[in-house]
Amino acid sequence: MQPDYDDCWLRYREVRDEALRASYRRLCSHAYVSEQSRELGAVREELRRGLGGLLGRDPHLWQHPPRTTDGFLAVGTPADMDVVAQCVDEERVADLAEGGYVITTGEWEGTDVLVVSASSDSGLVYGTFHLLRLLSNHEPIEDVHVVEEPASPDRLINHWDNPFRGSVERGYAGQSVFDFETLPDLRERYRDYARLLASVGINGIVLNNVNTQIPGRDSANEAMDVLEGWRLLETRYLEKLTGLASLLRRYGTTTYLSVNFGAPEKIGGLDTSDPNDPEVAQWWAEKADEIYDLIPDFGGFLVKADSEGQPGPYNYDADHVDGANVLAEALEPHGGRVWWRAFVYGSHKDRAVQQYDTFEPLDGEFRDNVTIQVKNGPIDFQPREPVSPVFGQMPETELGLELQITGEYTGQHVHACYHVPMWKEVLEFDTDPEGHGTKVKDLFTDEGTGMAGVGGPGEDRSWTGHYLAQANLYGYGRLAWDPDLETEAITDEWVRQTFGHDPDVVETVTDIMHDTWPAVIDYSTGGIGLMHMMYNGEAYLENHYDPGPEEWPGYTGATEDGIGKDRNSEGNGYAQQYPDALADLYDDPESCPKELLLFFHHLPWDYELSDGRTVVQTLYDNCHAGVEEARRLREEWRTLEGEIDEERYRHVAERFDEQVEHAGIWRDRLTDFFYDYSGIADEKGRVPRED
Ligand code: GCV
Repeated sequence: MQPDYDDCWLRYREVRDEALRASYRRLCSHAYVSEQSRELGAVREELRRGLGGLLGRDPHLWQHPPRTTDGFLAVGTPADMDVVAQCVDEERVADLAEGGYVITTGEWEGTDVLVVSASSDSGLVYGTFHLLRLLSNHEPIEDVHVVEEPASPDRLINHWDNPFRGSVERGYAGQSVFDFETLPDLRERYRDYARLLASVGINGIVLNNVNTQIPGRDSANEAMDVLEGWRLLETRYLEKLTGLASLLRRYGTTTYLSVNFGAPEKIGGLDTSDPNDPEVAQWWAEKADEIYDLIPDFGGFLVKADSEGQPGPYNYDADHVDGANVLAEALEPHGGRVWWRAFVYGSHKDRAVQQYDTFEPLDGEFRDNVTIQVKNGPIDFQPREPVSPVFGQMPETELGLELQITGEYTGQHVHACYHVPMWKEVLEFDTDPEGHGTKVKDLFTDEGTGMAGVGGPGEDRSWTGHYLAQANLYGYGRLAWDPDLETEAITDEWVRQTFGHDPDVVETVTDIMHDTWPAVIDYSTGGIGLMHMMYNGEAYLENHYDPGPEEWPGYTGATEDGIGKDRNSEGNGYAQQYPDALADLYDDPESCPKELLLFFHHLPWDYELSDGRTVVQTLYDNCHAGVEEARRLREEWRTLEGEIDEERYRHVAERFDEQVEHAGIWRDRLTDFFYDYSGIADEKGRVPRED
């Protein structure tokens, strides 16, 4: 029976080009796959499904080299299979980083062989998906020679799923994929999710929300408090996770949990969770032992501490080093790791200043198995932010880059917004142009470093709530694997696998994808460094979708005289957290990149920019341009009617209708707001508005 959800980019449609299909059939109709280990079951299943679709007929799977063919595929380690050992450089394969693989061609007793080889099972899984991607992208394979290994050792997806409610915080794709009520029963959908993750190289999954408690926010409903995520550490719930962890393991994905810093009190019955109390340390150590008895390859803990109502070391007069290290010590004997989030609150009114101020002085004090997980920017996943000054400035600490796959502030999967260009901008950022010159992407290659994508996949048929948002999940995985990949290459792969190879379709979808992010920036920020102007609301899951600029004077800095925030040497000194070359660049409005200008400077409304336009006119123009662009993208999408499958076409077309409408609401609200403060009318007569 066909599942009632989408297969995303793993569509495996039959190759129509006859010459190409003949070549694929010659080398892939017969596949010899090692039987040695558990992950190879996953390889066999994927080959059966993938080759069956692409070749238009079921492949023959062998447990020994087939003899009567004029070519075959061999998947295995050199140690397990002579065929493989004969075709690859064994030393090269042995030297590959965990997860790495080789795809190459060779010969076995006069027969051509296409080989996928690795020294680990997970490498074989990734290599198999890579091969299927080559075929899906209609790449030639007769002379193929691919050597791949992941840039980052840890490539995590963080689920913000609330296990007992079934909801997903900032997830815009329905309920949680994971049904914690019915675990340990396994759903087919778990396996298909594991396949999606493995196909792009994601190798770790945090199953539950970093908000493991929601104090005060649901106080009217006590029953809910009883059901918060911190309870997952109770034995009865841990026991439910073993089968899921085992299934994920078959696809090379390790299981992690978000934990509550107050767990020793909440679950252990201790009267403190003070990290410096030996009984607390003992409790964490025993809890870790228990977890590893159940899940031997458990990855570790993700912690949100001292932030937005979550308890942390500050509750006990301790600091983040004490907090992270006590958990790390407990995990250390088992090889586990603590991912400690830098998204903390503290003494500063301006959140931008907080993280560097809190963590940089602690550089070098964390245990080796602690990773400090830092959001890409200093605020909170805004459409565009400067790169966090923490990057490049904590050389003695393992860092992780946290990106948001889900579109909390970029239209919440009603709007199309492709995040890959934004992430590329972050990854290519030079953290110290006149110093060590390390780009962000170079910081995550050592043991203990990595990337964490906050993912929103859910029960929705599309997995992501918007068919085009699948590209963000895809792109995140691909960049975590290889941050050198160009946006265009990732888009092209994704578009072809998802929409097929018709040149007009490929070009149209590609262009739309690339133009979405700039449009969102324009209509929801004005494009010159303002941000955080969304409606918040008072409910637990604040809205963050509609505009509400007047709620945030501390972020916009709007006054009658001007707009923007002095995060410079004359203001709160945020710019000075960067190395000198960047600090100087940002400190002077004349040299500050235009797209970040108002983030660093409060400027008069009539301050003239290099193109001769004033600040306020630029804001008006950009807000209008963003909406026009959204409208144009909708028109572009409409040209695809009848050219792609009806379901995707219709869904995205409807979403674009809503996006254009909602972008107009943002434009009007922001431009009214700018006019109300500045009193300066739009030169083009659009503001003040008549109604
Ligand atoms: C999980 C923002 C989001 C919250 C999120 C928080 C975080 O504040 O709005 O939903 O909480 O970031 O990253 O911890």
